[in-house]
Amino acid sequence: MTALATGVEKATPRPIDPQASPETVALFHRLHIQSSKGVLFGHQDTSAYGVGWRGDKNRSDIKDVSGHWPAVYGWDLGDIHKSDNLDGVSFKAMTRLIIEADARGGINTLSLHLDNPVTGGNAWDKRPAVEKILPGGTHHASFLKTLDQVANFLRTLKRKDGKFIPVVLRPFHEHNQDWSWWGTKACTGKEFVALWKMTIKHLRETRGIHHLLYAYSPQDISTKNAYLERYPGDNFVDVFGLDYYRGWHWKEVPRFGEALSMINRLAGDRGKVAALTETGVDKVPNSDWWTQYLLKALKHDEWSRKTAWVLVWRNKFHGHHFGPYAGHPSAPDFIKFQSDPLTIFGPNQ
Ligand code: BMA
Repeated sequence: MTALATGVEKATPRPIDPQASPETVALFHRLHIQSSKGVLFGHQDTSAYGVGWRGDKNRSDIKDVSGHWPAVYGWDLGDIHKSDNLDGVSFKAMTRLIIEADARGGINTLSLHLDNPVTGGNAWDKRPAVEKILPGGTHHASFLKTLDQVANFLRTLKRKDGKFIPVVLRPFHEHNQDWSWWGTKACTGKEFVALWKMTIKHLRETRGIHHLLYAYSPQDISTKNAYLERYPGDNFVDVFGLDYYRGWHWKEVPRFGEALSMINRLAGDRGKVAALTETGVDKVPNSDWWTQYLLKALKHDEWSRKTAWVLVWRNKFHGHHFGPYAGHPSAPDFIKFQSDPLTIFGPNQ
């Protein structure tokens, strides 16, 4: 027997931007629908460079190892005022690689390691800046110019039909840590929330950017209270992200899984999508990390399984990489991870 509709079923969730483009609404729905079907695999800068190469056409270490593209592509707009980003990817190339990823059915997500807007130091310069860039502050106008540069870049992301490519913007990530100028050492919770809201308002209302989903992504926590500290509110977040770098010891796996379960329960209650927006272990020292750590955490319970995507950080060189590369000891285990019914990759071309 089918239960009678009660009339209180949740309406299809919408992105926070009331004017989100149809493509952005479609991306949000796609993430919702597929989150109950499997976890998309993602990798930072995957088609720009890898271990031992840079700028090769149609290449990714993930594809070298597994034969398939990732399904999610991470990029970073740090050094947006220059021609290359902070990791040496030219913004011109980034636009092209994002367009190619989109054409393959991939999802693009952008983080922002922006320079300290007051001192001119890099993102890791913790000297206080946020209070000075909020409205009325000495550096407000100049920070808005940086956001304009972000907006200009976002406007280069177009499909062949002229429509903007919807992307996930993940500003001011890991804000519960103390390494950045937007972190806990450098600003108050109130200032952080004001910065978040001002950024969205500027991009959306002043610059008319409507092809974004916004991801919030604190780091290495597993409780609801810790997660919601400095949370800007349901009207300002689409994706409940989490950066998690503690999953390197088997004893940590249950807590890792619990963290994923927690963000999915919270997201489910609020019509949002949950994602493991950054993870990995530098140099992947455990050769079975993919199936015995990451996959186990994703399979912790029925909630953790709903994680929409998992993104591992960049493959810079042998001494700094979070994905596998051809010949790496974890490559065979990565192929097992890829073959698991829970994981979803992109096409093989
Ligand atoms: C860090 C490292 C740095 C890099 C930064 C931004 O985790 O990978 O080398 O510059 O991310 O991508």
